[in-house]
Amino acid sequence: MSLDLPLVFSPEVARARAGGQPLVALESTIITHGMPWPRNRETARAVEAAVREEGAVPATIAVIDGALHIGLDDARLAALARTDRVMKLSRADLALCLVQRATGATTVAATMIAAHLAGIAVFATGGIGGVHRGAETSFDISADLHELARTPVTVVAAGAKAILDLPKTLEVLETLGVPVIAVGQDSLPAFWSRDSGLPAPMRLDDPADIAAAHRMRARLGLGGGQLVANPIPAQSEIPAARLTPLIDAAIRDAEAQGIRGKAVTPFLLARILAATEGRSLEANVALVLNNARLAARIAIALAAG
Ligand code: PSU
Ligand code: MN
Repeated sequence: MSLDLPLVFSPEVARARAGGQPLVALESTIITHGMPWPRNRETARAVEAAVREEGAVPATIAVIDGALHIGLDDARLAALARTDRVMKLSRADLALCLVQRATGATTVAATMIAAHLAGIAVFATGGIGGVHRGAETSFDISADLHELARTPVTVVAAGAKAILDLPKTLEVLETLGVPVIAVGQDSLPAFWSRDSGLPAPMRLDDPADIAAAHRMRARLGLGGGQLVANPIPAQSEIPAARLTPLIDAAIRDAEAQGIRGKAVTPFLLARILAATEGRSLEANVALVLNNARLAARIAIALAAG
């Protein structure tokens, strides 16, 4: 425990902090609500290995029995991945989960909060939450966007998930003052596909430049993070044209079944997994691994000063 917070560091993360080594935060909602067992556990381990291979230290974050864990050992990770009664924690839920001594997986928003508390500046995930289609009537806008506006963590994702309304998501990020930085291309990636057809607001191809921008934001006292939009590797992408009808059908099913709130994103991801006969899961695994590697390079550049 530290800082009067119920914060628990894994031995590996504690050593890295003490030695000033570069750290990369990893979320846990993708494990509990984004992928099925046992692929979720394998992927979580592979993502950690990818971070280590690049020369940084992974810190997977989750709340377990009322403690905020920064870095999970094998047993804790496996237990989390196997249970289906884990809470999905965003900014609103974190304190309650801790005081109730409950167990919950952290979304992008909650992982950013935890990473910042732990002094970790870089975080890798699959895709952030954003503005849902039909948000003009449902008002469904992920808390991830507001977190990016206020918590100074650089988040590496393959764009926002293609189930969302990407033009509206970009508009909200612009309103909130969040830099959206595409890597290696001029257009915004669309999670399972490389190209959303939308121009990205900014582009930086060198991890050192992304690290420099992170540092400059801190010096300016801007608060808030950066969204690094890293396209899925070409060999793993699913063409947008193939996905569009499947996404439309999944959204229609969600509406027909009255799926609301936190349940929407996991429902849509599971539907698309079934409709693509698992291809969406393979793509999701590939893009998270790719994001973990880039996040490690950014963390290394940040640590080098
Ligand atoms: N990226 C993935 N799979 C996921 C998520 C991200 O590849 O399941 C999770 C993240 O935790 C993200 C959440 O914060 O989906 C968004 O949920 P919502 O739309 O309810 O804010
Ligand atoms: Mn939502």
